[in-house]
Amino acid sequence: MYKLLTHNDLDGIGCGILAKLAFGDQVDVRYNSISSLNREVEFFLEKRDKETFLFITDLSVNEENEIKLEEFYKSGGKVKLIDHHKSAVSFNNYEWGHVEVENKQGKLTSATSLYYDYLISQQLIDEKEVISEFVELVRQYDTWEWEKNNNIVAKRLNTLFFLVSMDHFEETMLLRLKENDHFFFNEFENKILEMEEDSIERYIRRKKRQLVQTESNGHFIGVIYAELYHSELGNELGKEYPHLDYIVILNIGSKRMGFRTIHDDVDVSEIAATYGGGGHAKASGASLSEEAYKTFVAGTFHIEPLRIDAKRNKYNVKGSSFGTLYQGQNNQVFFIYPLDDGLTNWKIKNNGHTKEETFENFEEAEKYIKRHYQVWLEKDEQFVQYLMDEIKTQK
Ligand SMILES: [Mn+2]
Repeated sequence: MYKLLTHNDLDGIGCGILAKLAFGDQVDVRYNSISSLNREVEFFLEKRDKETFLFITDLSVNEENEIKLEEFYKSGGKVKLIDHHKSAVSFNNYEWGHVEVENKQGKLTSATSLYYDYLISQQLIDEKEVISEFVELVRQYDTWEWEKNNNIVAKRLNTLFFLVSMDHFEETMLLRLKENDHFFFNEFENKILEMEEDSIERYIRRKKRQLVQTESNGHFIGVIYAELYHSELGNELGKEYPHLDYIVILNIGSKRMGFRTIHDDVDVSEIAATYGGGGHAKASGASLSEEAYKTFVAGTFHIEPLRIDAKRNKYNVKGSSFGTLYQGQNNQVFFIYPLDDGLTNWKIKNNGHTKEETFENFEEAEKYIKRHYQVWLEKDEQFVQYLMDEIKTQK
């Protein structure tokens, strides 16, 4: 017999589907949150069942279970933990641990891709094109490579996963992988996916107007409340507000928080670790502790949300040699303009007063006022009015 304890996200269920393809009714699969995993592991270890091979994928156990699993293994128990989270690499110190963030070709891994490679290497599953395609979709979604590659099918696989129940998803995918040579969505799935994508887009558009900015430990942070679509939301908010180091997504109902960043120089697995959580460099999570509650919930309650930049401007555009106009809270006006034609020295004028600092490029100047004054790009109308007023005062 086999038992698989895995994560309850797409990458976790990908492992469940592979286990069922490999072992059929010889495997018992359980989908877990990070916290329920440790209870399941304890429960398994209490039975001292040395006949059943225990797999743990896409999650890692707490210290207590880590020690118990090592004892179990040393006394002849069968266990393998397979993960790709950076925060879990120390499990490689155990013979039963296999943690790989990147494979030998330098490609980011996912639990599903690692588990597939493992099952193939142990001759427990036959490599088949449709399965390899499915595994690659899961990997690209989980690592966000889908976005770079514009792999909409990978993104859609995750959207479908959230639309239907876990049992239904597992059953449908199992059948599809068993009976076909290539992966596809059927007509009905394509239709509901389109509707769902429209709905997510509208949701994110609303959320962009609810983000508040705060500062903590030298980082500039965006704070948002959301129960769903954390990946999409983290990514879209990050792109809308690139001056923020990372986004905190609070789920008050589950007392959890997610951290997302679009920046290569910010590692949110380190941020999560300071709150007792973990994850990847670009996406991580932790429980909402008392301390985090004070910083992100109580501390931001009275802050006005950020305003989005005016879209579709023709004249007031970023980096223009004529200058770019912003508005901040309390009717403050900011004007970024270059000192020279070479566009290598940029100045900021705030309510008619030029600031001391000089910036090497437009982006640095913009980041400065976005961070410190929470400004937004003005509409063309105000820009034209501003320039006209400037000319008047110069006369
Ligand atoms: Mn994963």
